[in-house]
Order: sequence, then structure tokens, then C-alpha cells
Amino acid sequence: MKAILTTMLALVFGVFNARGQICSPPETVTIVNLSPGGVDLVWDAVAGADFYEVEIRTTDATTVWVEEATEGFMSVDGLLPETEYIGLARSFCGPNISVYYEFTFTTPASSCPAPTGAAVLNVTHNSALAVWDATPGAFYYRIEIYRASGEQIGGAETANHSFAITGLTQGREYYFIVRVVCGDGSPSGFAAPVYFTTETLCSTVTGIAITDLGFTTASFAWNPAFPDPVSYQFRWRVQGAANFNFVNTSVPSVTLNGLNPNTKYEFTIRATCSGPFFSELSPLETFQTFALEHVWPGDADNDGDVDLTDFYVVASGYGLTGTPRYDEDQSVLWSAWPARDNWAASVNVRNLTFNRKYSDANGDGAIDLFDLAVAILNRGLTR
Ligand SMILES: [Ca+2]
Ligand SMILES: [Ca+2]
Repeated sequence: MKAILTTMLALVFGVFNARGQICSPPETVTIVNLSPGGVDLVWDAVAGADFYEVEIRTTDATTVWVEEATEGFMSVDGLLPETEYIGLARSFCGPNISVYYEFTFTTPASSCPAPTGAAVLNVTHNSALAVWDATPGAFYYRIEIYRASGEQIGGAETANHSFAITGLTQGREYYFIVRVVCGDGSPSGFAAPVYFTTETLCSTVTGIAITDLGFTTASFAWNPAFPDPVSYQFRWRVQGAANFNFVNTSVPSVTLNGLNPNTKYEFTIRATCSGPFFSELSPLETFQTFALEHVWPGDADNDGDVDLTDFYVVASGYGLTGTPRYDEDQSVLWSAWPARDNWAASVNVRNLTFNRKYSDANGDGAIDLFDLAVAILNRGLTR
């Protein structure tokens, strides 16, 4: 009976493992070897645990280490000297995960100082030379290279006090940090980051604006690339389609025709500068053509005729404004006139839901007395 009850509880609460035991965290985590740059951890096996996860955070909650282990041992490295860390360890028992066991430790001081004189030389469009002063008694140096965004793109250990950074992208900001591993094997802290920007051969297009948008057309303009743009390639496709269409232009603008209404497209632009050098593609952006819907002037509720209800509907929306109709002359003749897009407000009158754009009978972008006049003018007409 007890076993059945335990199984039922396990099904209900999901915190018991296959043996009917709660999935416990590794509460015996012990620090056995603490150095300026790392720590070794050991703990007793937890009954029913398949594996363990250990996460190390700084006191500002930045995660600097996450790793899984099937045995009760883990060697953590890449830490900084004289820094307080928080450790979080938990067990995974079948489908169940234990709560965290939390512990703290502080790394000791390094036996040698961080490198001095860090600088960058010979910056090209795709490479740079990182240099720093030699540290007496250094075992080796550890350099790490990052994008300005903080994303690490490389790292190396070297006995020299310089390192050739390669494989960079033109016109981008990077930084590197370096530390020394002292003669006794303990790492120093990192020297302050050294920022640098690679040479620009042809800049990525920026300032992209959609200057006009219709049912089947779209126009775009952007800031000229630098230093000496020769041409641009505008690449566009229906969102998610396999292949791009291409338009080449010598000026920083383009108009697309023959698009489908109410369709979402995506596009990207690449510049070519003299050389020729090619820019990076601009980030993929989207636009959507307008839905091809029509307003019949005076049929304010879009039910197919002009009657007293339409007078009421125009009056009830009096003073609202929205996008003017697409045609420039804004005719009030009884015909289907393309409406540019939906106004913000839709309403429901007598179980009929419609957009307020239908109430703007003359298409000038406002609901007022003129629209009431059009409804009176076209009263009794049907389609
Ligand atoms: Ca109507
Ligand atoms: Ca109007």
C-alpha cells in the first residue's frame, strides 16, 4: 500500500526517482584544490542520479562555467585570481531534477601580475597584431579575442609576448585580453581590454528606409556605403522562399514593381566599392505589401448597399482619422476604390464587424460631414 502511495505521489509531483526516492542535490561538494585560476570539486554519489550539473557564477550573477559530470568530480578552470564565486550543483535523476546545492569560494591571489603594455599593431581589414610586455618568469600567456559585443571569437596560448589575430571581418570593432600563466602555473588577472577596429574596404549599408509602399510596389533608400561605393545589389524574396531576386543599382535607392498584394517579403543589401571590394550583407529586414481591399463610397459598414444604417455608422465614427485611400483623386463615384490599409479601429454594428476605413467615403483620411454627404449622395445604391 505504501509503495502504491509513493508511486502515485511520484506521478503527481514528479520529484521522486525510479526507486521512490526524492532526487537530492549533491550536498557533499568539497573544494579539494583551489588555485588563482581554477578549482577542483568532488562530491559523493547521489542515489538515483544519472548525472550532475555544476554552474559557477560571479557575485553579479554572470555565469562563467556550466558543465555536466557523471562521476562526483569536476575540474573548473578559466577563473580569475582573488575573485569570489558562487557554485550551484544539482542532480538529474531520470526525468527529475533536484534543487540546487549552493556553495561559495574565493580564488587566491596570483603569484605574478597581469601583463602590461598591451596594444595592437598593423591593423588591416582582416588581421591585427596583439603585443604586450614580456613578464619575467612567465610560463606562457593566454590571449582571448572578442567582438565588441562581447562574443568570444578566438583564444590561444603562446610563449611569445605577441599574437597575430587573423580571420577578422572588415570595418568591425574587436578587443583582446591577455594574461600570463606564472612560472608556478598560476594565472594572473587579465590586462585591461585593448579595442581596435579593422580597416573598412566597403561599409555595410545602413539607414535603410522604406520610402513608399503599395499593393504591388515598394521603394527603398539607404545611406551611401563608404569609402567609394560603385554599386549596390538589392536582394529580395517572399519571406522564407529559397532564392533571392536581385536588382543592381548605381544609386542608393530602388523601387520594386510587380509584387503580390498582402504579402510579406524580406530583403538585404550589399554594396560594392572600388577594388572591387564587397560589403557585408545588411541585416535581413521585412516589409509587407498592402491587402487589396476596396471601399465603395457611402457603404460605411461594407455590407453592399447604402442605407440609413450607413448614416448612423458615419455619425458614430465622426472625427476618427486614419490612412487616406490609395487613389489620389479620392473619387466618390459608386465604384470599388482600393483602400490602402486598415484603420486602427474596427467596430461591430448590428452583428456586422467592419473596419472604419469603409466609413471614410471620400478617402481623405478623416470621417466627417463630407462622408455623410457622400452617403446621402449614393443612398439606395447596391453592388
Ligand atoms: Ca451599408
Ligand atoms: Ca472622409
